Amino acid sequence: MTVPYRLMGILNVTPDSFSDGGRFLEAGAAIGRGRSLVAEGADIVDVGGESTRPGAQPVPAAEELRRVLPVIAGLAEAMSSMPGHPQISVDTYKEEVAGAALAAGASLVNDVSAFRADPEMAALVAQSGAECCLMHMLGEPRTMQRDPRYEDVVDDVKAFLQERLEFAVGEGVAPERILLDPGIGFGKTEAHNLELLRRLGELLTLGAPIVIGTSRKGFLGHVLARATGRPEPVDVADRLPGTIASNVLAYERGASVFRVHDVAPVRDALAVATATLGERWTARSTGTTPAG
Ligand code: HH2
Repeated sequence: MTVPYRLMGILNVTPDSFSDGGRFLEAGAAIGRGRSLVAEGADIVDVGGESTRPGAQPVPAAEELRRVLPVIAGLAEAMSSMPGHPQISVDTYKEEVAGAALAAGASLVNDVSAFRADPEMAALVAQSGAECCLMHMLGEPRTMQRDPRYEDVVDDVKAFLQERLEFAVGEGVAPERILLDPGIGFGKTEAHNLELLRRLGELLTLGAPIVIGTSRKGFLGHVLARATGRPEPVDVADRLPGTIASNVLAYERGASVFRVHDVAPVRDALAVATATLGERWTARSTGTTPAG
């Protein structure tokens, strides 16, 4: 069955990512993890060398390159013989890192700054013909969770994404190579995240595929703690049911790329959602599925 969406498996080659930090720092372990993500059903492996969790400190480009390049090169080689042509994405806002990653075999630049952090990034993506994901973030990771405010979170995020989409196209990026992401958890309260998920369908008129990243995030821990009367946010290890629920709801509202740590369970949940709603469900507004 051809499905109208792509699964993006998360591979953080960092010591400090909020849920998998330190687990895949050694290149061999990271490549093994990337292969497992593909075996579980990932269409894209998103390799990141700098944590963007709330409070995270920036990492110099040289260190980020040292972390991600051997992993991307190793994965590119491993994937060249894999069925389904899985893609490698690089999670970076630095042009230097993105350029080297594309040369090593990545074909998607996942920029959480949406081309704002590095003035050279848009031109690199345009010239390379790579795909890109432009994400909304209010502020910067170090400080973004300090009292974020919006007029209307969905309208504000949508206006931002529209402006960034137009900027990218103006810089020469092909419109069909652009994905947009509301940036769950990036300068947003729990209420903001839930509102964005509830009204996600409003972003579809932007005309680009919507990426959603709720996997194991803090707001799920808070929702679950409140719902079950626990005093502390539910631990990262216990957020899979919340991750599945939020991804299925995002699918139902039209998201078509799902960035997750736990690929197999989300793959299965989305298969049931697709069987229930029909394969053409997501295709109705993003146009990302094969015709038929
Ligand atoms: N979330 C994170 C990192 N990159 N990229 C996109 N497009 N959308 C997201 O929601 C997103 C992202 C944060 O999650 P994670 O990579 O698991 O953690 P960390 O930033 O601590 O490495």
